[in-house]
Amino acid sequence: MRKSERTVTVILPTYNEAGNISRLIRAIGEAMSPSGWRVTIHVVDDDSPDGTGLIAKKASKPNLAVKVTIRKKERGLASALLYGIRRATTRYILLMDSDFNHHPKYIPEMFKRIEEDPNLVVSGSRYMSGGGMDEKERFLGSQFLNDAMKLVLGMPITDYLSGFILIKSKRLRDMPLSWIFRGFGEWALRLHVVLQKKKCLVIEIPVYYPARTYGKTKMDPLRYAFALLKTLIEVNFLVPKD
Ligand SMILES: Nc1nc2c(ncn2[C@@H]2O[C@H](COP(=O)(O)OP(=O)(O)OP(=O)(O)O)[C@@H](O)[C@H]2O)c(=O)[nH]1
Ligand SMILES: [Mg+2]
Repeated sequence: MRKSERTVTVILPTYNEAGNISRLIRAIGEAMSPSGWRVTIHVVDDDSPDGTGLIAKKASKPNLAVKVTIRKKERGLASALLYGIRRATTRYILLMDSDFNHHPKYIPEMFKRIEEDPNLVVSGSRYMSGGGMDEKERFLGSQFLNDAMKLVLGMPITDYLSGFILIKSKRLRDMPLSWIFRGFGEWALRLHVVLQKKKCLVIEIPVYYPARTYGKTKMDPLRYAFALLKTLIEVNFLVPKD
């Protein structure tokens, strides 16, 4: 893989992640610097009352391009990712959370897989040997949802919901983006369904989610589980062509 092709935008959606954002930007920089990849970090913050956006603006480092958008009107996790995807100019895009659930230590392994096959999509999984999660109840809840997805969709995916994904920008842009990126974490399920329809090769690598150290969750478990089940029904009937 040519050096000029090793460019990536890491899209970090944030809402009230003041305790995490500087640490995360630093950790991403450290994880990536030996790889030789050219990295742009795009923080898409929804005007967090705790000042995450302003903290991110100060966290820019000489060896890292950090772009920060503070959105005043638009809201939502999937919508923030979509905002970043539409503006990325690099060959690859890395989608990840900003609270260390998705730990930067896995990024070199993701790059390695792409260097072996530039057309792969690499996705983190909690449900492979070596993967897992500190929060056991949440782990079991997501396992139940993943099992339901596997039963209905029958795809060779062990974690439809991680949303820790490295993918070619062009491949992503050829998809029905505004259909996929809506709501909270349901986008990851929709993305996997479209990848499968388009016969894209997805490989999973084991990832372990440590519990949050800073900040609070924005996930409402009942609402999210309901949205996922609704999405699971929806994807069986309606997947736009592009
Ligand atoms: N821009 C933006 N980011 C959001 C919004 N809601 C959540 N996020 C970010 O999306 C990521 C995932 O949200 P989390 O609250 O960690 O949800 P989770 O990972 O399902 O739950 P926990 O890890 O248990 O807290 C984090 O980086 C959040 O800061 C939002 O409305 N707008
Ligand atoms: Mg999280």
